Amino acid sequence: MTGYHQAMKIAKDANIVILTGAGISKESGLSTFRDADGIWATVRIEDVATPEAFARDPDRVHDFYNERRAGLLDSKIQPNAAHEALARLEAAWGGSVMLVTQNIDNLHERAGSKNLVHMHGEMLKGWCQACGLVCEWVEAMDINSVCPHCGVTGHMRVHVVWFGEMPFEMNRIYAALAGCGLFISIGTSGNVYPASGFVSEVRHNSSCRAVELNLEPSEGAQLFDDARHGPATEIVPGFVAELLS
Ligand code: BJW
Repeated sequence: MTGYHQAMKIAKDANIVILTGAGISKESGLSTFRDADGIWATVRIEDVATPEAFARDPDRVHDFYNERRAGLLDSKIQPNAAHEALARLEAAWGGSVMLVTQNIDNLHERAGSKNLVHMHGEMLKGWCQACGLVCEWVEAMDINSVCPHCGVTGHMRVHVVWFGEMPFEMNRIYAALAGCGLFISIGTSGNVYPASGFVSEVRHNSSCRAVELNLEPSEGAQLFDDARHGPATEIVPGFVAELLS
């Protein structure tokens, strides 16, 4: 573990916004995207994570998410010490804590986080393109899946945000970024917009500190005031303990 040693001067009632990415769930057994053993090393984005891919070959896209959904539902996949530390921070901190995750897994809520935004959607939800219903969905999905609300067949998709689509709750996220005194980015490579731009947003507020907690420096590492580099299950509980001390 390397990096940051200087104590942070953060008011105990400062509002905190935390951004998480795939790195926080890696030690729970879920793959990241851009690491050497990541998801994009085995499948092409253009084949599984764009609306065009879904229109061209829905079976392929359904299969990709069916496999990942089944993997997430395996009892071996559990929240880790980093997810749990963030839930502890939210419960104990004097100001507001908003957790914005790019992850489509459910490990933050299972760890106890409450003020949570899934900006790239949720793998355990389905979305009917005919009537707009968003509902829990734990079974495999295919082109014959029927919407439980409108009854239309063949218009169900997984409730995730693909490239070229607008992430969810952006107004709420930007409002929180504008009012925060501490921004923490955890386990994300900083390759995907708009999440990669959040650190630049908080730079508009001179009193906001920005900290990166990641295995290695991300794409935007120079924009942060401080960084700690190492596995999330070590550096996140350590940083949370410091904030709460
Ligand atoms: C650890 C660790 C451990 C590992 N401990 N750390 C040019 C052309 C076309 C489009 C664009 C373009 N330029 C920009 C765009 C926009 C595009 C984009 O950003 N493309 C770039 C790739 C160039 N973005 C979009 O299209 C987005 N929408 C959009 O921009 O709408 C317009 C708009 C929005 C807002 C305002 C105005 C306009 C939508 C993006 C959708 C992303 N979807 C995906 C897949 C869907 C969900 C799924 O299947 O899971 O979301 S892509 C994938 O990347 C996934 C992730 O959420 C996302 C981010 O990845 P993440 O989490 O950073 O993972 P990795 O693998 O990259 O990094 C992991 C990190 O963890 C690494 O740094 C490791 O070191 C670290 N690590 N082990 C700690 N143990």
